[in-house]
Amino acid sequence: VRSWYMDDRTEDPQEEHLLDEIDTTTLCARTGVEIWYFHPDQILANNENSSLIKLKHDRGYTYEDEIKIEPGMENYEEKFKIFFAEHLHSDEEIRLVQEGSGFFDVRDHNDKWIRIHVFPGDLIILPTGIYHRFIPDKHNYIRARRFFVGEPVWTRINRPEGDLHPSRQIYAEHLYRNSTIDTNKNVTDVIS
Ligand code: KMT
Repeated sequence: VRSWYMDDRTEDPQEEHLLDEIDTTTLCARTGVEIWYFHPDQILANNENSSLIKLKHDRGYTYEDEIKIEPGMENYEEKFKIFFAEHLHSDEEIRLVQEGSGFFDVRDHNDKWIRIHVFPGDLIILPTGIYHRFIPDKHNYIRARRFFVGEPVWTRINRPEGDLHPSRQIYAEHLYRNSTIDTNKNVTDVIS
């Protein structure tokens, strides 16, 4: 993955909109997003890597399927809009990129957009209750595996309705912890 804070321009959201690049550690600390990386050869269904098997087991990912997003697909325009509307879910969103690339955008603790560019081998876990959206990049193609604990629930709760959703409270605890971490860091910076 690569990740960065986005600029405020609204034209062509499939462009990068790169304002300020951040490393994966900062991304994860600020948002609670988790990132794993597998070599693309190790995630083919018939050549499953032992650390992926372990991850699925440890996390209880009992369900899986595949999603492919490309202009030729059924209801592409409509799906594109749905994916790109800011929303949250009552469960984690887990995607393992098999082919292609795309952008997951997530809000940080100050409500700023961070854009995460994912590529084959990247496994991304978006925590429950985080506001996010997805958009294809300029290549307009991504194929990803989706994992889920138990029976999948794909319901999206758009903003602002999501503000009142119970998952937001769970996520607010993440944000609180992270803002404490950030404050400590700033204090230390000032002292040194
Ligand atoms: C979703 O539910 O928003 C998606 O699965 C879109 C991204 S998957 C590459």
